[in-house]
Amino acid sequence: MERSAFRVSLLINQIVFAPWPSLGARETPDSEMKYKLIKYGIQLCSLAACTAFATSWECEILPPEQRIEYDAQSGAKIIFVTTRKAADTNLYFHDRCFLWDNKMLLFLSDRFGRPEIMACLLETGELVRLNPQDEPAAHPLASLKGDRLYVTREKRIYQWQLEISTKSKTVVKITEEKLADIPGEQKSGLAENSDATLLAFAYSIDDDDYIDLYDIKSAHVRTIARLDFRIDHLQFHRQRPDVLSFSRSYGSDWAPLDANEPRHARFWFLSLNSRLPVPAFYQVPGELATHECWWVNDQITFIGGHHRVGDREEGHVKVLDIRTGDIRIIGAGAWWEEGTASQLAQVNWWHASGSPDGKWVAADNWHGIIALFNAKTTEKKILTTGHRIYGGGAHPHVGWDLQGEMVEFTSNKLGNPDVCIGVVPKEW
Ligand SMILES: [Ca+2]
Repeated sequence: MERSAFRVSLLINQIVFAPWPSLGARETPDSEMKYKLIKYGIQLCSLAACTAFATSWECEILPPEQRIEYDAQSGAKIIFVTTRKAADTNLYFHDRCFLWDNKMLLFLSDRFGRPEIMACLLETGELVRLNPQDEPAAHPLASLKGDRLYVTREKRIYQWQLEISTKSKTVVKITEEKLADIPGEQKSGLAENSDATLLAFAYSIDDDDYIDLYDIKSAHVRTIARLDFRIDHLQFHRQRPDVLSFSRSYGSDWAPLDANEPRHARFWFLSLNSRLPVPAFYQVPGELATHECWWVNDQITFIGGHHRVGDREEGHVKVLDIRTGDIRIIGAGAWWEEGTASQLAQVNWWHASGSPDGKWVAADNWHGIIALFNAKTTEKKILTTGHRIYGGGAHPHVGWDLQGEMVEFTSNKLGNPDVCIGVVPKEW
């Protein structure tokens, strides 16, 4: 199958026009008892979730520890949200970490001797230890609606409803409600759709991977895909509530050079209407495709390239338009035969994500350079540098707030990982 506009535009037609198949029609071809038992278990779990008791607690508030710098070249305001000698890291670049009104920024920290979910209140700079004292939760995801987030703990999905007060004394209370069980080994993080009505989650049972949906209103869980290959990086389209994407895991983001090897398709789409997983495109031999992230106007940003020798790699920031199938470079990397791995990594890119207002695509690289590419002109603006040393340190995993005014990333500049906010200069 060739990569073509026809292939992908066929997908978008499926997304828009495909009828919702009846449950019977979907289940009939799958006669394996295991699958039915799994589904039965899910339905029981769903009913159990409806009657679960909510628990609540008041969070520990830590004083602000932030440090503000102005980047020497760009003049951009860089806020080190954390400065403690602990591994404080932002969420993965496509996982939403800001609450809907930018009141709070979620992050992870091992400062208490174990990985925990924490947050920074942007108004005061105070840090909040969100986790209760028992088993820490993981995979946090800020909801698009209201002061709430979703987490997982011991193969269960929970909602944390927040009550935040910063008037006289800062108080943060959490009410936890169990939403659903995860029937297998969890894969990827949680994903919330664009109208905040569904949560998607993925898991493995034996050799198969599954994608399930939790309906926020009805509390019902349904399985929408069963795949005979490993998946990761589950994400919802940012504007279409019924379109998911996920990545297929091959063990390498680079397609094999041997044209006789099975071809790779790193990212896949799944319409909730057709429930038919469709590859976005098949990589040509030796092609890199990784770190996809939904953006605006039916586009996905990703990192791609065609040159690699050992550790020497090319990585452009690319955009796939799923309406036309066109792929273009929006943030250019570079390749030259004499370049060392470190030299090449200086001018190539490794993660990227677009601003929600469609104006920018931010990118980071192995040297800790954070750049913004103008969506209209592709002009590169270096926001800040020096947040990682090639060969070591946490990756920046650059992401955005919900207004497109700030990027968030992890910096190693102070000697250990810290969560940073880079404010996009207004004059840009
Ligand atoms: Ca730190």
